[in-house]
Amino acid sequence: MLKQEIEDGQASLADPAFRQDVLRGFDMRPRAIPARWFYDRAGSELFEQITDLPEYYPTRTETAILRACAPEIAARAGEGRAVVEFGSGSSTKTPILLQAVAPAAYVPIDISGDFLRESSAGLASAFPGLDVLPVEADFMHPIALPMQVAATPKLGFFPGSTIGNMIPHSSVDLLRAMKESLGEGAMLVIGMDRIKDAATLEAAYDDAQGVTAAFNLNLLTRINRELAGTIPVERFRHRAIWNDDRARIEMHLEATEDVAFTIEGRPFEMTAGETIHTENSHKYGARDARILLRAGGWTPIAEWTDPEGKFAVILAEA
Ligand code: AVJ
Repeated sequence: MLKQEIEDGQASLADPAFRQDVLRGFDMRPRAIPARWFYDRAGSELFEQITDLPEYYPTRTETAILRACAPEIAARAGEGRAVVEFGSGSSTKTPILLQAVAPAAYVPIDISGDFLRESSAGLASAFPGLDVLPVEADFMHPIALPMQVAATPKLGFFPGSTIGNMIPHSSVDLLRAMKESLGEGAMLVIGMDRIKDAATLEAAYDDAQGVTAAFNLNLLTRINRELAGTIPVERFRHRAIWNDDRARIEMHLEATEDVAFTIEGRPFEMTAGETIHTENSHKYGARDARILLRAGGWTPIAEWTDPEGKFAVILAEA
């Protein structure tokens, strides 16, 4: 690799896992790229904007539920647990739980060291005296937690309906990995978005201001920047559809005309109307959520929803 390329921030930016997922994803039929690659700087900022949109109800609904149920979670969890968050905890939800539970330690787990360091520093200053022990790891696999909390019972925290990004098979694997990571006597607080009418769901993923469209299309911009791509981004459009059979919102990027482009020198073609599948966001009925937890080795013990039943926060024990 040329020194100049590294200094330009071109070649050095390419994550080998991103390259592999993109090149394989473009070879698949239907084409598909995992949703985790949305979250570069710009993508993370666009997601923050999504959470404030009038159509995107999940974040504000879950936050309100947590405000209401945090004292009861704290009472059921008892004193002296370590809170282990799957994800870096940059949201406003984390302080709500930490405030109520007053844990012995807080362990945020994230695959991105940058986000982890930023949010850990923020929480450490907001909660002086709290032991913040960040772990940079992929929580899809069982994780060895810091030795300081080896003997401490854990309260896992997995908000945001992030589990919805996974197909059922993978969600069960993840829940089992979490149970193994958290160990003996663990509890888990998990947020899951509920099944509701298709119009509400589709609007939440295709807002009037076009922020979700920009979020989806940013994936192509990221490919162009980090993988030397020549994708004509303006010849793609955002699609969000409710797949009732699979109980999920699907996001796709659809070519509006025939396109030809290269990624790291490799040629690709798409015809008008062809799509790249970029995200699944599964939704769960009340019973679906409980069955999923049980399949993953957890016993649901309490759950809370908003008055309209749009979103659920569930407490489970190992
Ligand atoms: C962060 C995965 C929970 O599925 O609702 C929001 C991501 N995608 N709008 C979701 C997302 C489009 C979000 N999760």
